[in-house]
Amino acid sequence: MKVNDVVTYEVEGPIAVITAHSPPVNALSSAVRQGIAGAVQTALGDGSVGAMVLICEGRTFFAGADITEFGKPPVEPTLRNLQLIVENATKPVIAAIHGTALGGGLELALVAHYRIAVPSAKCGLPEVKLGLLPGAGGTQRLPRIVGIEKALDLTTSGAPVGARAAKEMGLVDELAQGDLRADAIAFARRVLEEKRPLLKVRDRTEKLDEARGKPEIFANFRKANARKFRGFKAPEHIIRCVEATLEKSFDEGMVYERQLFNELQSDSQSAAQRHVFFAERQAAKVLGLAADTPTLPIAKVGVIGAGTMGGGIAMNFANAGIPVTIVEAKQEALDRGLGIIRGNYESTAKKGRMKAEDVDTRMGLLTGSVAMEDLADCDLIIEAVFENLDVKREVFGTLDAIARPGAILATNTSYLDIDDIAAATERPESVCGLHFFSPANVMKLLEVVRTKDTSPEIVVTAMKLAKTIGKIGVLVGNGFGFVGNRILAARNAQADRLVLEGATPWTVDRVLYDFGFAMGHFQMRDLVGLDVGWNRETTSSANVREILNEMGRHGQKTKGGYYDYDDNRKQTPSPIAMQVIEDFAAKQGIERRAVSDDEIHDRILFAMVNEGARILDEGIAARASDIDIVWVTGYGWPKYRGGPMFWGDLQGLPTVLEKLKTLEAAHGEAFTPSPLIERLAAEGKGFRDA
Ligand code: 3H9
Repeated sequence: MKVNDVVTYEVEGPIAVITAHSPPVNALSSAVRQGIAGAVQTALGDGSVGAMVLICEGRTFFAGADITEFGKPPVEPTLRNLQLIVENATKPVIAAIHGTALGGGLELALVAHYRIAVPSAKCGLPEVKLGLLPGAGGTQRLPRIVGIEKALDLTTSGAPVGARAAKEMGLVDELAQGDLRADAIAFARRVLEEKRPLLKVRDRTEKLDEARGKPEIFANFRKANARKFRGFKAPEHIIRCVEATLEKSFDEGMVYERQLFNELQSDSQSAAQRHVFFAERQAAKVLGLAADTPTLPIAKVGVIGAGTMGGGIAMNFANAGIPVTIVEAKQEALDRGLGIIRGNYESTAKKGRMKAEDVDTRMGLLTGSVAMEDLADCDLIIEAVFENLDVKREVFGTLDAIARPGAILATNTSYLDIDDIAAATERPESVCGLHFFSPANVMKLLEVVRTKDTSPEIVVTAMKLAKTIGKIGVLVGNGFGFVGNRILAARNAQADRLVLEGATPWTVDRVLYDFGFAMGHFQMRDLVGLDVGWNRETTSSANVREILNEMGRHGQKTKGGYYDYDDNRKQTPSPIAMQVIEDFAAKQGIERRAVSDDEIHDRILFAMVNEGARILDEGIAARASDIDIVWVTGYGWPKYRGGPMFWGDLQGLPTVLEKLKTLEAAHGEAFTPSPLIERLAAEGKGFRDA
């Protein structure tokens, strides 16, 4: 029987089966909640029914509250009211879990009296990733099952646990052996036959008792995670709710949880993190191409260059089980590169993050060569050689003669014009950019660069490939620095100028760190290496960075850059670098003055937003949210600030415009507002509407 469009109700003997089917992920929308509530009432009123099974169709059990309903007026039954109906049912309810029971989905399962799961299922409370806390009793019930310490870990990391681990923790009562529905019905029958009680997690206290009188658990947890949680509001709110399980009754704890949930839900951090969640999924959708554009098979990959970048790129494919041929000019460099890759795998295995036997399996997928001809049978060839147009053009000219027709020819350039590179071939339609970020086997971002000629098949294949190798692919246009590095260049320009005008690198870094970046601008430069992209042949002491390079101060690796470093890489502001800055400013005729933190903040951030707007206006990015994803996943923009364009929208574009005009009057054309900002501000719109 259909209860409504998304829930059905069937009776098999003494068992009522309530099935939700609300694609794609069975989010607990108002229709789903209403349907379940109606079905439970029906079962309670049906004398032939002794117990109920709550199960989902489709790819997963409930994936949580329906995030799209947040901020809208609540519709009854709310999730919490639905939970009361289930928990207080006078007949046992058995939750039958497959796929992922997440957030409100797991919280609903936790008010069932018993839980059964397929072995491949996963359970988790990922609300923290959305800047929220589990707000349907998760912070109060989970500790009552798994104990305080595990609950702290699970709720503040948001990481799911597999069904087997969930069973060990007592989170699920049984693992299904065969068909979940049949096993759940059989389980429900046993509950009835054995007259098992209506177990309520809320009544359990034994795990809480174990932690009583041990306040150090919380103190230690906060201390151990201080760095990870810095800036985020949700983790501390969650810890306080878990603490409350020891200090308050269950009902009081629920009131407290609600209060803290509401605080987070209305905070801009959660809005930002929810924006990032949806933005990431939007980025995967390519606009303007036919839905049936075919993808090309990628069974074998070639990588040219076995340096840091090439090696990291190759690892991505080996990790995904795709064979790779790595080509280097000289055997020695090839051996060194392959040795570094093996070393990376071995250290991962040593840390327990990979099986020892997988090291050889993955190395077995990598074939080294010093002959470009060995790339003839590759479906995709990625060039990661020195960042120089002539060098890259030469590589592509050679490739053109070697690669099979239809192969994708990709460059990993960070700044160069890919049309110029493609022009070295007779097949520019086969050329695209795949801009990986260092370390390429770790960083999640992949800018997929489409030139004016890149074929639609290659665009969709590259975007799909990003997913295959666990990256977040963002499609960008072919313009200087694409999206990420172009905005970085805008930040560079301001940061460099600010230190000449009177700021210090450390004050600039502190302002950015306080904003939420994992590290400051100059700290990042020192880490990456000041000599990256520096050409010692043409060096001309044209800026502070060049001079530092000429002095052999290349950053952390030489124990000196903008900062000095000791043997443990501990940094201190460098008086030498400061002298270089002051001398250079004097040479340029710049009179140094006091620069406030506010000025640093505004000049750097509004310059970035303005550059983002230009990028959007020029169509280099298809959506404002794509720019946000690039900066959040590739450049450490704090997730709880949603990305530069989200941040701009949060300020309000009229405010952004006014700031830019003031900055333009004082500091010139870097701040000339993008016409897009002028237009959107006049129309009362935001970047999200562009
Ligand atoms: C919560 O539960 C709060 C409670 O504690 C308290 C309440 C009082 N809502 O990721 P996919 C959409 S907070 C609405 O590509 P996958 C998603 O946008 C929630 N929509 O699939 C996408 O739409 P589109 C806690 C949602 O197979 C489509 O579904 N739960 C929701 O790679 C497919 O998604 C979470 O945080 C949602 N909850 O991964 C879980 N979830 O096709 C969030 C997804 O238009 N979800 N959509 O782009 C996930 O982690 C993954 O979606 C999941 C599936 C692992 C489930």
